[in-house]
Amino acid sequence: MASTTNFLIALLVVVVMVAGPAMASEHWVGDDQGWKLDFNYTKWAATKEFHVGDKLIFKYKKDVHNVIRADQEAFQNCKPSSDVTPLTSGNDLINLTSPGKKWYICGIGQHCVKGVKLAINVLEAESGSPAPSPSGPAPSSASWISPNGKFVASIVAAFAMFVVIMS
Ligand SMILES: *[C@@H]1O[C@H](CO)[C@@H](O)[C@H](O)[C@H]1NC(C)=O
Ligand SMILES: *[C@@H]1O[C@H](CO)[C@@H](O)[C@H](O)[C@H]1NC(C)=O
Ligand SMILES: [Cu+2]
Repeated sequence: MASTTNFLIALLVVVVMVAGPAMASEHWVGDDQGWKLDFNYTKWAATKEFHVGDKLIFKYKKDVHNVIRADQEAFQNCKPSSDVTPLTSGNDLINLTSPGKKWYICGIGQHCVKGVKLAINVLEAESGSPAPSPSGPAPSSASWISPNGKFVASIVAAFAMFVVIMS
């Protein structure tokens, strides 16, 4: 029966979309609050899961804050090593390319001491999503499915429903 065939095709399309490569996430540090004073980034990070292939985005008013990659000691002491160049654009993107603990602090004034510091634990890439190699090109699947993968999946699902209903 034609309608059954159409339904199966539609179902297959939806399943492929949903079960396809896991999407890399973009994490806006501090969500809509951004990178600022009077925010608990420990608490924020505890609600998130970070994977290799994800991106961190630090949003802040340029020249008011900055972002410095730190090690554990610099994070705890708020004393970044002098050979690290701070990120200063106000819209800084960091690719999480390897698993493990990562630390970031603000290098302006006493901001780090006051809590403008972030420690995260980066997990392996989600299964099905190949870890992007730092030197190679981004995996082609990730570039079209992310960051609007969910949107694309919804469109396909809606189209599939339409096909089923019309058949
Ligand atoms: C931030 O939140 C964590 C976990 O909820 C808590 O342990 C810590 O004391 C908080 N830090 C500050 C400065 O409030
Ligand atoms: C992060 O990765 C993207 C590809 O996913 C690349 O275009 C971009 O230049 C990288 N940015 C940094 C700061 O490494
Ligand atoms: Cu700051």
